[in-house]
Amino acid sequence: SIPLKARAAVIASFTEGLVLKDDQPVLQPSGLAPGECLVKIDYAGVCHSDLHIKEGGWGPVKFPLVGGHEGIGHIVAIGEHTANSPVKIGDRVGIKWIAKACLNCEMCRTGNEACCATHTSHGFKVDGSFADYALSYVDYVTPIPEGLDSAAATPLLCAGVTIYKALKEAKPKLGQWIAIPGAGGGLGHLGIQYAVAMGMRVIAIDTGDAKRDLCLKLGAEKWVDFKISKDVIQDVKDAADGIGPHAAVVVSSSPGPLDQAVMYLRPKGTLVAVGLPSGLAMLKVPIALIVSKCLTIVGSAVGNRQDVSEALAIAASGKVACRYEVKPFSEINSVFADMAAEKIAGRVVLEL
Ligand code: 8ID
Ligand code: ZN
Repeated sequence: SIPLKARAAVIASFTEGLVLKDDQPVLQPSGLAPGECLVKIDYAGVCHSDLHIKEGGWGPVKFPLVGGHEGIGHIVAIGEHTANSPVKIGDRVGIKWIAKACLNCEMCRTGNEACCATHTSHGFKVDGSFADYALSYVDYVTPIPEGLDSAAATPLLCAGVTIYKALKEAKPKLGQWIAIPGAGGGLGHLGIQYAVAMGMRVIAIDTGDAKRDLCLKLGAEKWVDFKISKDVIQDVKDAADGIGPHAAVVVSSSPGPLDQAVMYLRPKGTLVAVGLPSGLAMLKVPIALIVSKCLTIVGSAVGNRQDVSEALAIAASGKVACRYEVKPFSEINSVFADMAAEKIAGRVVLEL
């Protein structure tokens, strides 16, 4: 039976911590519209985007907003008169950033759901996964393959699919060098593994012993500590034959590493921008360098339903495994504080 009230962590303002409620109203099955479903959440991952949103870095949101866009649980209800549902009650499914897209515009038809002008996102435009029960949509929840542990698979719903899709945008080729600034974080540590699985050689850029050890263990061949290095640009060039990597996928949440990548990339190199600094950070690079080095600069936002299915399948095959720590839901605010202090190597997954 579905309770009338349950727990949720809500953003009630940009100046205080998340408010833990135990009397959040739960939508009842009779209140679900066709196509909607109710998911009982077991695990929710904490992404750096949640922190940006919570601090107001991405602009206004509705208050109170239930945060979170990485979640795994089971479907407990589906709206009456839902036609052709690809999922059924009892199915194990994931909640991801894209809550819903129109499926009919040019962007959706070409597999670019993240660019659909009317798409909504969990934990930002609509309520998300930091709750016992989350409202989602039968066409958008992600079936989780058998054999993947729920906690371990949770971060793949945002961090995993996003970095996997971004690596595809880098046009990976066997044996080529790729730099990953932010390699020790949630997206980055998965990126090392997907990149190695794609045959690339990884230069991990981040800071601190814990992140260095993690990155090297996961298959990065080179390590540059951006806080210790006296010249990150030169060190990254040196790590890749003295002429720089063929690609860089930037997943750090600060703006500087994008500019650095333009400087250290090999001619004909590809820069994929993924990490989102708060506010209106700008790319500040010499245009002449972009032109003369013939660089490609690409932005990449999450991924479509096929990307997430591929990212999960690769993990299910054993080639990629999230490094995560499970913490009780009640510790959500201290997890946000650790993330702000750049203390989290890998990901933290909250247990509901
Ligand atoms: O669809 C998208 N484009 C998308 C999806 C999901 C997340 C974008 N993101 C964005 C987030 O909003 C955030 O800005 O990607 C960024 C990384 O998210 P995350 O992996 O969840 O964050 P994290 O675990 O905190 O890792 C960030 C790492 O960057 C390092 C930090 O030490 C941390 O390990 N870092 C920083 I901050 N500055 C750096 C620098 N100058 C740096 N690493 C290298 N050089
Ligand atoms: Zn995310």
